Amino acid sequence: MVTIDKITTRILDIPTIRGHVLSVTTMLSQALVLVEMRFSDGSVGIGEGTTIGGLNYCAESPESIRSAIDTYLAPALIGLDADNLNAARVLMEKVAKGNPIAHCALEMALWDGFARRRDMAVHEMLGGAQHKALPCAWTLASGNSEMDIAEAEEMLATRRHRIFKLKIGKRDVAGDVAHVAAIARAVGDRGEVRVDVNQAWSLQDARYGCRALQEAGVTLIEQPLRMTDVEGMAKLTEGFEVAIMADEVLQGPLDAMRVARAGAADVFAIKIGQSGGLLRASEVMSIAQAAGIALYGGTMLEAGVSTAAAMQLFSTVEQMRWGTELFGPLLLTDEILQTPIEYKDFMIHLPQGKGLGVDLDPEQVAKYDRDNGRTALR
Ligand code: MUC
Ligand code: MG
Repeated sequence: MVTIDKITTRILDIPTIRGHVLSVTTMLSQALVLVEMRFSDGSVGIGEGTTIGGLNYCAESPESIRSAIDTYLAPALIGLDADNLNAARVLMEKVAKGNPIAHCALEMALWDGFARRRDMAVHEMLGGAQHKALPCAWTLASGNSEMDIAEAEEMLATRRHRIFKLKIGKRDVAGDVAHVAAIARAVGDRGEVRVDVNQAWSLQDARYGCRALQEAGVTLIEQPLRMTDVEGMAKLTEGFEVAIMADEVLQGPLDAMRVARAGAADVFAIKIGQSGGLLRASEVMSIAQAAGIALYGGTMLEAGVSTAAAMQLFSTVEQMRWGTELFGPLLLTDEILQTPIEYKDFMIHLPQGKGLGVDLDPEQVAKYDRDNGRTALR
């Protein structure tokens, strides 16, 4: 039996290419938690757990992800069968309640090692890819309409992205509608404009906002209401033609079931971290599919490791109707992978290597390491 021998965690701080303005925070850099898992046969797996804006976005921070792993999860996993991912997942959920991103980072490293030991890619272990590439959106979030339009023009000219997600909810609703309408007019039929409100609206704001944005040609509105307001989301889903997408509320299959039952979304943003790992994310996708809810591949603005892991899973799905937004590595000023993930012709391409399909560049990891790796030893 191959066992889990040693788990090392690191936090990497990498600046973003520009300020990324969300309703909850403005990001100037991203903090990635990297996991390296060593196994008794000498094999190695890597994982990444990444959140947004410290504790501004959700209940996990980079520091809490690392501490949950170092203090509770790594000691519980060390010595266990490295090839039994289901057992590891159940144990992780018992040892550390909540903490889905920490669970995901570790499960990712287990998948990487599991697949590499068999000389296979993770998507092969999951039953095989149905897509070699998926459409990839870009988020316009400079905080300035003119800069966003210039950015959209560049993305269209270089054929990198044609789907644009605008971060709104920081201005008042009328100001946001004017901002989005200006960008939608500039993009015209060369691309598609969607918005993410990140929970900032009241139901009354949302009634006005959904109608006005629908008229401006917006195709999808993401998490307009706070994550606890499932009833309000159901009213919007029922009341408007524009697609309503659930994001923050989806913290795994139990929430997915609650939202599906309430008819509180047309689309689910599937996030492997927020769901608690690839296995739980795949359960969230199954619930969506059974309920007739469309799929979208979401991101927590992760770097290459987690982005590759998400691609390994999303590539296996029959229909990712709304594409993906797996652009995280492109928001950072520097790369941590030996071979960057390929973005071209408006698509993100499935990495071709074994395991997650990507390898870390140790020099780059050392360059951005906040304080050198900590290790949980057997
Ligand atoms: C979110 O809420 O979806 C995804 C893209 C982006 O710019 O922010 C994230 C988080
Ligand atoms: Mg979102």
